[in-house]
Amino acid sequence: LKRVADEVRIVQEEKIPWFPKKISDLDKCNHLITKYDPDLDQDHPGFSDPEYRKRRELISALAFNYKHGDPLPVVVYTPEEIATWREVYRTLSSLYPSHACGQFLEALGQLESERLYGEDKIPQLGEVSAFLKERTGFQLRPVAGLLSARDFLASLAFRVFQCTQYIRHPSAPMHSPEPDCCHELLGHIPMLADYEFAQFSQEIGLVSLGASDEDIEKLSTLYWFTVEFGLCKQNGTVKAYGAGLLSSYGELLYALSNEPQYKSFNPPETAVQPYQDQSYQPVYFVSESFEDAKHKLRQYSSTIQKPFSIRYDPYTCSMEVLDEP
Ligand code: HBI
Ligand code: FE
Repeated sequence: LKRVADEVRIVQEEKIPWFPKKISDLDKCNHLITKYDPDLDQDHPGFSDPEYRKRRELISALAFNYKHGDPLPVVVYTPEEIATWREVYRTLSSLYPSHACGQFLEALGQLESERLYGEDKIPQLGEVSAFLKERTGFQLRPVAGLLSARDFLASLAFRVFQCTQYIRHPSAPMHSPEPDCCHELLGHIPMLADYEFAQFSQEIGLVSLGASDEDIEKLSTLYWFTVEFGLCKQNGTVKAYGAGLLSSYGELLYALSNEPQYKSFNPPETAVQPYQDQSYQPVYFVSESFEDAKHKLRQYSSTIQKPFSIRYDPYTCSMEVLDEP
């Protein structure tokens, strides 16, 4: 009987994908998706610019060599890079007061009054990470490009946001096929300073740990329609909180134009909605509030079958795994 029990155990163990148990395990969560890499994607605006590609290689190396606990790398940005940032910053800032949600505006206001943000310099990850850590416990680590969904979500479980440090190509300041520092710093960072939003983000991450590929796909879709392209109700009007919207002038206008389709955020439905990463979304999901979104996510999470449960211990920054097979 014991042998049978052992075998059952082995079978179950094999079925659970590896996941990080302690925060330093995030050093192993570094699998990149090369779909939109400037070296490989002929449609990337930097594909035929060897100087841009060399610069990207240098900034990527900082991320590849980074280990948990190292100081966040400092990049001395060139005047050309700062000019790109300035243009993005100015253009988007003109839309924020009318289009962004209150939580975003509040955090952006704080970042500006602490002189961490402004159009004249690209914020450094170290300063931004310290700002977030004080507010919600989120911290940053550098990443060289688009990460696999599994690795990206896993880091959120530790309240770690993997953040790119390079900037888009100067020929296309209003568009980037991959995440860049404009997307992270303008789209994601202000939202991660909000208590409820930070909790929502961590909870998607916690559910993803050890989940099946199928469930990762669903969680990634949920992430897409909330953290990246989410809308929320505020005092009777609809505002944007998704980072993909808050970092794209064109789509931010479009998403709130009444032209696309709108649906209420409803995880079982949202998780299987097909999505677009090449053009604007055909449909956007509207949440009542982040608290409501979090409760709905929790309900949905309880339907995801995993043979163990997990609790994050913030004192040791590690996962406590309960009822492990
Ligand atoms: N990787 N660097 C990076 N930044 C993201 O925002 C990101 C990612 N990988 C996957 C991802 N986002 C999401 O679209 C989901 O698949 C989790
Ligand atoms: Fe993003």
